Amino acid sequence: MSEQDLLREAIQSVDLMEFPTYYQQQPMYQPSQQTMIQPQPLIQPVQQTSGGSIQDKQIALAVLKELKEMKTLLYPLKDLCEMMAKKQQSCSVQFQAQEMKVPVRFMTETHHGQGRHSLSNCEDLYQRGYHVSGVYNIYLANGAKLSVRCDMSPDTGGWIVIQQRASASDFYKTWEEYKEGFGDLNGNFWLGNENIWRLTSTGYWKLRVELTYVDESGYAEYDTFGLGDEVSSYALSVGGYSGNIGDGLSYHNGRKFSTHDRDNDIRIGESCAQVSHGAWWYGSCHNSNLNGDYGSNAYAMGLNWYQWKGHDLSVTTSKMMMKNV
Ligand SMILES: [Ca+2]
Repeated sequence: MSEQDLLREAIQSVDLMEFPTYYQQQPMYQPSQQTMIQPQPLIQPVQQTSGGSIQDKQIALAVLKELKEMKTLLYPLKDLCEMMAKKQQSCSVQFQAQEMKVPVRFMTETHHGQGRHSLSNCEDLYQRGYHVSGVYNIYLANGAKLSVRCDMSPDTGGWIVIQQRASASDFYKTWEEYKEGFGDLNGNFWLGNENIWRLTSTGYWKLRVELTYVDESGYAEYDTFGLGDEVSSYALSVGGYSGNIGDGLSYHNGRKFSTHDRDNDIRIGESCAQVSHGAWWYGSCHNSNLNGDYGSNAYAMGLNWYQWKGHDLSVTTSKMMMKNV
């Protein structure tokens, strides 16, 4: 649900019957007075649900009218704020209803760059009580909505899955396909370099790689993770390894992404993406190749993690995921 929907719901959920009781409990309240200050929680529990004098109802109706006016005032402000954010300006709209003597408080914030939407990653959802792994909508810093797979492990919290492979599927794809992302968020997929760049360009992120080989499993975690933009060829930034499958990514730190139709590696006269049938941050060529050919045990062509299973064995499942730190 968007912030605007949340706001709309918040406004519509205000119960007319609460107002008479609320104002009865506020002897300081005077309809003509402009200075009523009531700290949160501003909505008091309803202790009396029936009755109320005619005067109370008049006050309540007046408050409702004010609420409707607030609504028309608030939404254009929110739109303006989003426009400013698109132009890379920070914007904060704070709407406190104290002066209007309405016991409700609304606040909306949109930032570009340093700030973020309140639902900008899986950890936000995890913290709000969503503990089931699955597909969720989050919001990028530019306000765009993005469907992602969240891994809601009870041990490690909410992670955005950026790559998942568990069965045979075609990952030998083009630059454009890796840029936009492809596959099924409930199956085999790549989230998309553009999305990963947008997410990691705000805040600090870590990466976790989880692999299985037949009945073995292991992980590698990196304290820092990010991609550059397309101009940098989505250059990989990764560091701070820990885990139990060895460090298959440090060799790729700082290297550009390559696909079979775009060779950004450092191997002269050959394309690592073509040689290894994958798409990765190849050097000359790789210590890991998790977008390679599923199930291939041909040298350096499968889903390799060299430090764990060498260049001849392809792992059975692969999951790469990232999280705000
Ligand atoms: Ca080359």
